Amino acid sequence: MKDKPARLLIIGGSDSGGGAGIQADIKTATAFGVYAMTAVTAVTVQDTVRVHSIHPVPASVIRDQITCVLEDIGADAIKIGMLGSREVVEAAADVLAGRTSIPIVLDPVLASTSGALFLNADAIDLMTTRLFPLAVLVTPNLPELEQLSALHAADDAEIIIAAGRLRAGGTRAVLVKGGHAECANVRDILVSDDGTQIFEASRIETHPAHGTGCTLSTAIACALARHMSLSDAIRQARGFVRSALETSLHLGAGYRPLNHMLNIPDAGI
Ligand code: PXL
Repeated sequence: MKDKPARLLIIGGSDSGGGAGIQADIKTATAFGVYAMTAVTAVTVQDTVRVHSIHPVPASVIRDQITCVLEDIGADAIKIGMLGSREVVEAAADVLAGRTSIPIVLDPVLASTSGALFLNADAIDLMTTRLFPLAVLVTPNLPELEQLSALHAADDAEIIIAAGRLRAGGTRAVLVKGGHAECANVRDILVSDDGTQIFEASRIETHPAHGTGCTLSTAIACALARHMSLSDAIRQARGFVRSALETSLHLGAGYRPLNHMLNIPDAGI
């Protein structure tokens, strides 16, 4: 291990159940040998079944967490997940606007897998106008793409048009995650300055899981922190999510947590 590892700042919400949110992000960064720092935006009371309650952290505290870790430790990439409110979007945009040399991966989390709403309508608009232009990559799933673009996205052509609408707002690249489509193959579509690239793999038939979106965007951010190209970063991250999903953990009565420990030889009981 190098004494100065790649550094990732994660801005997002805590999932007490450990399967999604900041907990999934830290586990992912650790699996990739990347040093994780956090600016916690909200504390959720959550298990594998559902989100029981959401407790926002004051916007000034989020601003201060970001500023102090960036000033003391610095970051090679930033991943943004759950923001929770308009004030938090504003605080994050204010501090990050002056630091555009750090690659930012933005997972536009609108709701949890179990359906709890994480961002209301006025905050969504602010996120697209203020944070999207700062991101090197935005990673919506299909329902998020449709909501953010206000367009139907039922096939590849429509997905590419809707992703183009998000790019017109200033974001450099959009990776649309196809997991919500009912197809035998999962197709993720990257739309960037280099054109369109499709990443395809057979669907894994598993018990329903959660934390896949958090894990994917964090794994991409870790690879960018190590200066990997965007398409190589996506390829590597998809491989990790796939293996972690194939070995998802039999914990709790609801959505299974991914196995972020898959590369640790003696993990388990
Ligand atoms: O997967 C999106 C997500 C992000 N952040 C938190 C979450 C979830 C999903 O449950 O709980 C805190």
